Amino acid sequence: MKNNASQGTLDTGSSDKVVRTLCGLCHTNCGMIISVKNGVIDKVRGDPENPGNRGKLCPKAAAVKEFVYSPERLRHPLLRTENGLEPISWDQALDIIANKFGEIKEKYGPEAVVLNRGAPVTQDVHDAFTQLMAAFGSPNATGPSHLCHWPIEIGMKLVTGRNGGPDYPNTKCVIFWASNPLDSTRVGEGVVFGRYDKVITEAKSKGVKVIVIDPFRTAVAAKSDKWLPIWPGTDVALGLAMLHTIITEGLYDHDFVAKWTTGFNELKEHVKETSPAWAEKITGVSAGDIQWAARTYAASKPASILPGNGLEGITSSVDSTRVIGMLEAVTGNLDIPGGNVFFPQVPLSRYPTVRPDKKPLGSDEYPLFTRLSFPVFADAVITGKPYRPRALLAYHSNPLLINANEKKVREALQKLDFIVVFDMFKTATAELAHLILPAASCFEKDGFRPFSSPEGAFVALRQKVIEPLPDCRSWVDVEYEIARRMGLADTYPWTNTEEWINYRLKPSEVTVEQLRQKHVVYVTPPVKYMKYTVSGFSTPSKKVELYSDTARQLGYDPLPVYKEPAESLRSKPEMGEKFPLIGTTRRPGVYIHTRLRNMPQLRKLEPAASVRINPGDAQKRKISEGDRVVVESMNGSIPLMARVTDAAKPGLVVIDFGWGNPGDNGANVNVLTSDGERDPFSSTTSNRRFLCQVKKA
Ligand SMILES: Nc1nc2c(c(=O)[nH]1)N[C@H]1C(S)=C(S)[C@@H](COP(=O)(O)OP(=O)(O)OC[C@H]3O[C@@H](n4cnc5c(=O)[nH]c(N)nc54)[C@H](O)[C@@H]3O)O[C@H]1N2
Ligand SMILES: Nc1nc2c(c(=O)[nH]1)N[C@H]1C(S)=C(S)[C@@H](COP(=O)(O)OP(=O)(O)OC[C@H]3O[C@@H](n4cnc5c(=O)[nH]c(N)nc54)[C@H](O)[C@@H]3O)O[C@H]1N2
Ligand code: SF4
Ligand SMILES: [Mo]
Repeated sequence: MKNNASQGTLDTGSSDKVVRTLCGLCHTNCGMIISVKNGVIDKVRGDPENPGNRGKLCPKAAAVKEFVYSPERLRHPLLRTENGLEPISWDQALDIIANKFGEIKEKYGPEAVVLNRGAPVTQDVHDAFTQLMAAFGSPNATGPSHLCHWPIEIGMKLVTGRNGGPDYPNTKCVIFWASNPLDSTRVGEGVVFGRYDKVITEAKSKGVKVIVIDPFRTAVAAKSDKWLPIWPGTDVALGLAMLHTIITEGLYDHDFVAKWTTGFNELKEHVKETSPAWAEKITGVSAGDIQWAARTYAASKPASILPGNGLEGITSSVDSTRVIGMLEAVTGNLDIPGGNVFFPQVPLSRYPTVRPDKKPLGSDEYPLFTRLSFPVFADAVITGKPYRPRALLAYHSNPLLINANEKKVREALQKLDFIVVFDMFKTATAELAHLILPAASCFEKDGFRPFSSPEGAFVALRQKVIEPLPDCRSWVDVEYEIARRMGLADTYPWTNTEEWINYRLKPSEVTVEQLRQKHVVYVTPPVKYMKYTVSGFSTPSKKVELYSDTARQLGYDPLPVYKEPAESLRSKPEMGEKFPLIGTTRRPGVYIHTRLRNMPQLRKLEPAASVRINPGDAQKRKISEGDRVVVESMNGSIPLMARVTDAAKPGLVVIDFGWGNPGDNGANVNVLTSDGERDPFSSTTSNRRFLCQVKKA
């Protein structure tokens, strides 16, 4: 098989065809070259010309064929009847949805129908059913946003206006703060820097300092110059202490602070008391290490920080982000080569939305969180206040397993009149559904992905590799068919996949046809640094807002304040009698969220849902490597396999996230987590921190 340089078309050799495409299994969207023989996927390899992965694929890619041709795939629409799930035709299924949604709209209003989409690993998941909801009139779209991407977005918006990604090729110091890019293969949000697996080794070979702030000794922590093993949920204290050191020692960028920030004096006053010694007691990180990290970060200009998803599973997610934004700003590391940079983005056309006066549930309580948060949705279903949602369309998502407090989420889902699950597999959420729709996989439909990069923003095409398996369908067709049946098709600016892509890419002046020829098309010039000198920052004052009037006006603290989490051994030592350990969750690198445990090749790599526990804590409980154990929290208990390791510090246990689908024989960690305490800005629940006890089974 030969590559036709930079072209979408490839020599086919002995195959029927060879397709240049993108993997859609995770956000990274690596370039892939897939050959097809007799209509079936044959070989999968990395695309050496893709600017992101440059030919490299992760271990999950080896399971592409198992994923597409899995015997467990849903192959017919299924309707729940008195006799269990019965196969029905697509026509019947689409009629049922249109009728049921219509009925609910008439009785309770359109807002009683709620859309739940999963993590936007592909543009499809981001866009699917948006237009339907707008045309139908429901402002209620939910999903994992309160746990993913949005808390950091809100925090950065308040301080710097936007989340800037580390400029890895030019940086001299990088802090991986609650991020683990070696397993998650995400070195920046949609930002491409060459092979993700090489970022750290390349950085270190150039003498770049790598600092990791993480409770667990992750793959990236193991390679770092310094690992700060922080207690989960205490990042605000650590960040304030770093600001204390940088400000009191005069290590900040005086020029930048004077010209481009507001509220420095208030911040200076605010951090007077937040010394490293104060933070040591809260965070478990020694005052000396905090000082070292602050001095190293401030002195190694340019320096950068990658705030990660670990911050979005704690109830101070937005304030944790705010302190990180402040560190980037006071050291003058914003939008400079090697700092945290606002990379060019692909311009996309907007979708029409519902009438602006229609706000999602919860918008009074969380005015900066402009969609429906799942915990707010669950509350509304259970209490009926301010009104009760009646139906859920769950697309490419598994809300039962991914939200905190599984018991409550189950109760809420069971209270709904009508649940449609549109998935490739019969998930735990599908087990509660009234109607299940079989989805075409990412390799069975066209799609696209916008990327940012220092060389410019570009678009790449996810070309369909094979036709959908019989009776499996793509969201575009399903969405349009539902809209047509409900008399809403007139509002659609597109009717099929190609029109959808062309519609979205119009402002970038790229078409599907061009993408089929070239595969990757750059749509902006390379990054320009220090754009703020021309247009200011994207905040109301056009400066970095260290003291936030926006927050104050909305009734929040104008400066980030450390608050002890509700489940705390420090403030409530009596809790330690039953639950003396602090639990957090881990994202196994060979799986994605709740997916892929049914792929035999991957299952061999991580066969069981596990809890990682420190040797001392294990010994006290007579637990050995591989033992069956039970982990209990205030909310419930789950069986797990013990992994004894000093990668977890004494007092910490780390539990795999994502198990619990039918047939995976694993337990859902969110049985243990609570949804009561929430971040006041983003409603983030405590998915990454809970008190617990481990016992031998
Ligand atoms: N305790 C704890 N909880 C967490 C997290 C954590 O770290 N710890 N992480 C949080 C984060 S960051 C996120 S993003 C969420 C993830 O939350 P979700 O995105 O809801 O979880 P997934 O397991 O990715 O669910 C995606 C579903 O889409 C299906 N699917 C795959 N391909 C297709 C397709 O092409 N079409 C359709 N229709 N379906 C498809 C899969 O089978 C799967 O069931 O979980 C959050 N919850
Ligand atoms: N293989 C694989 N890749 C994935 C995914 C997947 O499920 N599997 N999911 C994708 C998704 S949706 C996302 S959001 C990204 C996430 O990618 P990243 O942003 O890199 O996040 P994680 O890999 O979850 O790593 C978060 C780290 O934060 C640590 N942590 C937990 N709580 C805290 C805390 O309170 N403070 C600090 N400082 N650290 C904490 C955890 O121990 C963990 O090592 O990965 C994406 N890529
Ligand atoms: S699953 Fe692996 S190969 Fe596929 S996009 Fe993610 S990192 Fe790339
Ligand atoms: Mo996520």
